[in-house]
Amino acid sequence: MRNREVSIIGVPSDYGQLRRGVDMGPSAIRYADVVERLENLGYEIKDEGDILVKKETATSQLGTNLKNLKEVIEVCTKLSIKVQEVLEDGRFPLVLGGDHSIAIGTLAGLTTKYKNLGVIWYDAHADINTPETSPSGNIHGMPLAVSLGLGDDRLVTIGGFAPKIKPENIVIIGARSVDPGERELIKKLGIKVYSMHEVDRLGMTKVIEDTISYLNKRQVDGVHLSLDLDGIDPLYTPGVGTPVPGGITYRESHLAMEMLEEEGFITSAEFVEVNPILDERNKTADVAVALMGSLFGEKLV
Ligand code: 6HN
Ligand code: MN
Ligand code: MN
Ligand code: MN
Repeated sequence: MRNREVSIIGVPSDYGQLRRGVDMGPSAIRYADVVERLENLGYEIKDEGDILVKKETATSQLGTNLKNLKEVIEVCTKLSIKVQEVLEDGRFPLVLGGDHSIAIGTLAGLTTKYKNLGVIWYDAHADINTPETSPSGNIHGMPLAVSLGLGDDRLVTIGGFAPKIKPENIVIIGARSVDPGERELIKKLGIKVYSMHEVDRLGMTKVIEDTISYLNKRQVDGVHLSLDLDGIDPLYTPGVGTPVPGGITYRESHLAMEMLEEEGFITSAEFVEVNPILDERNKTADVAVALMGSLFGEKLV
C-alpha cells in the first residue's frame, strides 16, 4: 500500500442474500479495532461512517427473480457515490461489508477513476452468476457478472456506464464452489482462476507471484482486492453465510496479503460477508482485521 491516507466506508447491508446478520459486519470489524490497527501502522485513517441502509422488511424484487433487487440498487448506488468522493479526495477506499453484492457499488465508484482496473477476487465462490444461471436469486452471487455488464440492466448501469471491468483483468483466488453456469461463463470469457486445486498444487507464493505478473502485464491502472471471508477455511472464519470447507488457511492468507503489500499495487480493498450472528466470539472479524494488518504492511519482526 503506498497511499497513506485511508478512508473506511461501512456498508451495513444484508440484502444480497437471505441470511440476516451480515449487515452487522461493519460494527464487528470496528469492534475488532480496525482503526487502531491501521493507525498503529502509521496510516491517517478517516472513518467515513456507514452508508445509510434503510432496514426494510417489505423488500422488492421489482418483478424479477433477484431477491431484494430494489434495495441492492439503492445501497450500491449510494456506495458508488461515496467511493468516488473518497477517490476524489485522493484517499484509499477501504470498504467493510455487508454481503458481497456491495462490490457492485464499490466497483462502480472505483471505475469512475480507474479505466483499466485489475480485480483480485479472494473467495470460495466465483460470484459470476446472471439472473439466468443463478440457483438462488441472491445478488451476492452476481457482482462479477454485473460489473462485466451481464445481468439486470438496473444493476449493470449503476453509475451511468457499463461495463466497469474487463474479464482479462480479473483473478479469482480460492474458488471451490462454482455453479455450472458460472463455470461456462468463466471458460467463455477466459477468466484467470486459481481454485483450491491450484492453491494446493502451486502453493500460495506462486499463486500470488503469478497474479502480480499477470495483472502487471495487463497494464492495469489500479488493483482492487475484493476479499470474501468465506475464501478462508471456515475453521478460521466460521462467521460467514455460505461457508465451504477446504479453504485457504490463515497463514496462506497472511502470506498473500504480505506479498500484495510488498508489490505495492493494491489501490482499494473491501472485506465482506462477516456475519457476527453466525460467528464465534467475533473470530471472523478478528481475522479480517489481522489480514488488513498484513495488507497494510504489518511486519512480524
Ligand atoms: N458469496 N453461487 C451461489 C449463489 O447463490 O449464486 C453462492 C454465492 C455466494 C456469494 O459468498 O459472496
Ligand atoms: Mn463472494
Ligand atoms: Mn463467497
Ligand atoms: Mn511473511
